[in-house]
Amino acid sequence: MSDAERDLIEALEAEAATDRSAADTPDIGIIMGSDSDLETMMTGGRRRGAYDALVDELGFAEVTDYDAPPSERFTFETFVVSAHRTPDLMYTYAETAPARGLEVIIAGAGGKSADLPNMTASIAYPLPVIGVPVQEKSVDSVIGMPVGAPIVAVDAGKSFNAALFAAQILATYHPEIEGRLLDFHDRQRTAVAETSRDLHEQGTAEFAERR
Ligand code: RP5
Repeated sequence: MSDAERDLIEALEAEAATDRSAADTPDIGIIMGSDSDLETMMTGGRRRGAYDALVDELGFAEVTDYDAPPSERFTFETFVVSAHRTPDLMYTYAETAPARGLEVIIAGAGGKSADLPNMTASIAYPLPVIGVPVQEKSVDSVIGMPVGAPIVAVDAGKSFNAALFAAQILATYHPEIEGRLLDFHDRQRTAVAETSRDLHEQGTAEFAERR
């Protein structure tokens, strides 16, 4: 095992041994099999990702230092964890997740052996894990769990929806998040209606040019 992997494992174990209040630990953990998944998992592009949903739409902040958490009440953390290249890190990440205060995990992986979401779900059980198949060909390996080993997953590439669903889980006991989700829904309805109006009034050619 590399020093870097061992350092991460020790940091996660040390964090699990602390006694921070829920307000000071990340609520959502986001892991991906490779940093080549970053765009799909976090910042999207034309189709937005989990980062966009959590930060731009729902007011979450990212924890980058456990000892100096952001002032925002609701937060998430982000790591690259590979089921095949760093299996020990995957095990420690999932096993320590509840003690580190995580309430839900979003796990994304690509390729035909996209095992990170399903293995994380098995190890972190009963913590809920939302799988994100990074590519279409990853769908079967993310969702193909045996009976008794549950995972839920979003459609290929739709990490934005995974973030919304993670927030929906938190909203069952955090009314503030429920309000933020409803506000997002209203904004989305308004935006679609405004787009429809602009397309109709400008016509296809002008609308496409201005877009
Ligand atoms: C998967 O293999 C990762 O989730 C990624 O989608 C894919 C390719 O990884 P890289 O070779 O780009 O690091 O495990």
